[in-house]
Amino acid sequence: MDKREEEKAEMTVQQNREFEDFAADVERGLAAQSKYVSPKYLYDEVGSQLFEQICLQPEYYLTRTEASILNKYAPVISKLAGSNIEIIELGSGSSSKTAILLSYLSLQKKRIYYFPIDISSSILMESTRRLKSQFPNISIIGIRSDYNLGIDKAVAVAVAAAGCMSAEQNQEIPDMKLVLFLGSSIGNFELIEARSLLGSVRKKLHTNDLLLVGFDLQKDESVLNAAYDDKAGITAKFNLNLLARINRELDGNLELGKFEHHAFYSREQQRMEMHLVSKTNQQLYIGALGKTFSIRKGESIHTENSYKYTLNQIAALAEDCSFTLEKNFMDKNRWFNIALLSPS
Ligand code: AVI
Repeated sequence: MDKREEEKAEMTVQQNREFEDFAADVERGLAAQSKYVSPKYLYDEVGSQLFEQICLQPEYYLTRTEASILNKYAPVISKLAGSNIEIIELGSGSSSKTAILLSYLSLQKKRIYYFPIDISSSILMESTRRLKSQFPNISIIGIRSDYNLGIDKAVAVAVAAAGCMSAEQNQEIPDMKLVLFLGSSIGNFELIEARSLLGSVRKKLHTNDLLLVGFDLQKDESVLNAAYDDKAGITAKFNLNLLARINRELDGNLELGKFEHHAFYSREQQRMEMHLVSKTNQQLYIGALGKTFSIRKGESIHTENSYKYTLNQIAALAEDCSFTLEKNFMDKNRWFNIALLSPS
């Protein structure tokens, strides 16, 4: 088998594994007493595009607030970076916020390697193409991976690729890693999962490396509720697309019109919750499973949690994962925080 055939075979194995995982997770979630489907399944190609649109909605303050923080503090952050730097971004999406940081870093004529890691190949291809033309001096390699499962693999690939590229181009090996986990994606993890993810990243870092994590902070509930139920209905579409994905990939017969998007802040759990509420008593048939699941009128499928943090919780999480919280970069309303962490 030549290299291309090997890559093709590997891709088929991966696609089969993804299909089997999706089918098994949907079966488990729909059979559960309180129905749920993991939020990671919101991001197929359609869902990833819809999420990019959510980021542009006026109610969804998270993206523009985080961008404003990066605009303000990018000069400070780039001063902390060495002259040969390897940037690894988990869940890079369109990389639009990272471009702010790359602009400052490239001004300082540093040798920069950038490895965006994302589940959506179309968004990854589009963003790497755009960034390569915007920053011709930066070496950019997109890595398609689900970082929930593959953080170790993804970081290992990025580290190895930087080594090969620097050898090929007769360049120095990067002297530090800067790992980015922006957009408050950490909020979509349960605390125990967030600890495990940051713990895995920590194991890959050396003393002079840095990690930047975007956290959405606790705030007035009306601001939160509006952000997850925008007037244009994009978040509703994003949520309902999960049902469409089950129909497309698992041969389901789910009727999107018989479900309603419902998002609310749970003060007790300190999180936004997203649900798909059934408007009628109905039977959900999934062809790939050969199974039917009953759902009652008013019963919901829980599709996402988005935890909102306090500064104390961020400090505790950092400490639990053997990081030192070097700095909190916040907007003036204190709605969003980018935490700078170093290995302790
Ligand atoms: C990706 N993640 C940080 C988003 C959030 O705010 O939790 C996903 C999202 N869900 C609904 N709107 C946006």
